[in-house]
Amino acid sequence: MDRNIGLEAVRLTEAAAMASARVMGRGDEKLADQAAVDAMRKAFNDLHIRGTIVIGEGERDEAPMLFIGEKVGRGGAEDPEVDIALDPLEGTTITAIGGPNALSVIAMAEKGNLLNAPDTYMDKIAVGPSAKGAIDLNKGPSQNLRAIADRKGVYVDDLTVIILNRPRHEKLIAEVRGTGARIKLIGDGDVSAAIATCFPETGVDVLMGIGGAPEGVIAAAAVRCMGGDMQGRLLLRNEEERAIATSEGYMDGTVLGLDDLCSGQNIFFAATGITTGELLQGVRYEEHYAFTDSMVLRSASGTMRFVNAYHPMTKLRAKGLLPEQVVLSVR
Ligand code: VTB
Repeated sequence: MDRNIGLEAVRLTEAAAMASARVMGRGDEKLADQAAVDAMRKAFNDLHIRGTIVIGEGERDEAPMLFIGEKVGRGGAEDPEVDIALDPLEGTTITAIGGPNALSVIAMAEKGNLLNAPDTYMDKIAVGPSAKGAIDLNKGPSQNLRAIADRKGVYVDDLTVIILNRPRHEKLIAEVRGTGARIKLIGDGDVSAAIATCFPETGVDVLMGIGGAPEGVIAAAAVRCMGGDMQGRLLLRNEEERAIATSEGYMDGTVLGLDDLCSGQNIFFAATGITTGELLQGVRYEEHYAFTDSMVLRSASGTMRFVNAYHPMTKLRAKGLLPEQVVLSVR
């Protein structure tokens, strides 16, 4: 697959970001999410792929759009067949309060190469290329930090670990503090945190802790494209989740490596900033243009592209790409 469909998919994350960012700070998570979902679903109609969503907004009966199993894209006979993992708005709470690091994301791979993760939790560890091979989720946080520091040629005290600020991480946080490593606690958004480990300028070395499993697969796709490393462990809560994991060949407690989370030669990843964060600027609406800041990754070539785009506001409105009710109240 020579075509870089990531460069086309970025139009989807841009569309979702522009629609969602429009309602930033309204305290309405549902509105922000719906805006992103609607915009991304609409934009799929222009994408020349034969896509199947394997990680989306939920099961068919609970999500009217972008549900698991949904066929998306133009679907032409010549179009590549891909599996898709997406999150039109990763960071609903962030967007609702205007916090940092909300993203719109999509990952695509050749059929069968993305883990069909059940919508449960996943224990995760992610690092950038400079610590690839140094992580092992079968070992504790202290041992991992020691190994990461050794690999990077720094002291453990020099490392910064990013962890979701949740009561479930009390023990983890205490142990990491005990090693002397620095910690950055975040309210939400561990996909962006995993990506941050791959860029030295963010000052983030490691992501640790429990977040969403579907987002773990999306993050793994990005980390893989950038040459980083990641492992995850599904935390299954009931028989239904166990059945899904078993059908994928995994069980509770199995440590999933990067190859288990996503595989193949052709992984494409695109993300657009919704609110400003470590790596990407959030959407800005200027007099005539909406500005978006995105990244496009492709595993086969290892290219990492940052794409700034200016979208004429009049055309966005004409295409119905800004939520109607907001447009009417503004102009
Ligand atoms: C959130 C969110 C993450 O997982 O933490 C969620 O911020 C699950 O955790 O980015 P809670 O149920 O404690 O909120 C993510 O969405 C993705 O891993």
